[in-house]
Amino acid sequence: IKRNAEDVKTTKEVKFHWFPKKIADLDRCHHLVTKFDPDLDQDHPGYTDPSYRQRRRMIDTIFLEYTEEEIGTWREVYSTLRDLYTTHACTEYLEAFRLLERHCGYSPDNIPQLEDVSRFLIERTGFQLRPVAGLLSARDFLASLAFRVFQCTQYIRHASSPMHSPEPDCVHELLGHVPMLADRTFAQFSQNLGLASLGASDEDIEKLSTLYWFTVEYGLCKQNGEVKAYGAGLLSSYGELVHSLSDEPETREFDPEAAAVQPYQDQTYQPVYFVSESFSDAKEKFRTYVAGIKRPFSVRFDPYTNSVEVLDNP
Ligand code: HBI
Ligand code: FE
Repeated sequence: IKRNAEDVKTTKEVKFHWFPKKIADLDRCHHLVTKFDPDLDQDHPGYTDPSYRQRRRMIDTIFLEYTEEEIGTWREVYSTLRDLYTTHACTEYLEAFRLLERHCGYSPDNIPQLEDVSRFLIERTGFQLRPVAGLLSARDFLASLAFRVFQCTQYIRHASSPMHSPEPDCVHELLGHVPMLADRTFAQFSQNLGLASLGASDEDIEKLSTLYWFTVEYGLCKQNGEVKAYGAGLLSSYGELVHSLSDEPETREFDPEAAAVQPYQDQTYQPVYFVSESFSDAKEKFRTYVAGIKRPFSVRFDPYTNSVEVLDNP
């Protein structure tokens, strides 16, 4: 990722990264990571398919007409996962999923449009979706959460591999992330993660991104004495959703200090998951964790203007 020299600002002899102060500044937060790009990653299922790669370059619009093949891929994943949600997903997820089926065109035969889903989320929690072409840098991705903006991919995984995608795609975003972003407490937790990331050091971005991984992506939670999934990486992957609630993996009580430095896997299933008592509990523990992150300033979100105020620390 190339950044300009001006991206690192100096105040009172302390250097910190430039960060967005308002939603319009997110135009500068679009640095893509090429790790899983179908043009560059030889293991990507679409690497040897020129028409898939061509299609990916076309997608940068609000309304997107999906092809029959793309809808076919969606149908296959949707139908398979849907059966599993009743037993494996947390109640917040199930409640939002029902609403999305009723009001937002969620169905096996239709890939919902970002604009419709965004309108739904804005009404529920103020979160809005913004189209993005692929995997973003952790810093840019986390920064957008501070403004309740979720940068969302629209393309779908390659048809040869409907049950797995190395990079985020619309199945992951729409079935994994969106239902949880409709929950008030979860939305607040996500925004707090974003606010903590603004202007943070590279080391702290790495820790926050790992925390994000073990909560937003692969988190489990307790509900009525049972363990359920709320992480988007789980709720958008049939295999890992089953694995996460089986006897195989190790589960630990959620502790931000530990989760922030736990090594993780992006090639196979996780060997370890963190289980939260509830979202409120996770939010509280996270608040304590964030208080320990050192920054030469503090930030305050102003909901009236959707912007961030920067306050110098005394
Ligand atoms: N980029 N487009 C996109 N979608 C994500 O879900 C995403 C990302 N970049 C980084 C990321 N998620 C996380 O793994 C953390 O590093 C924040
Ligand atoms: Fe994700």
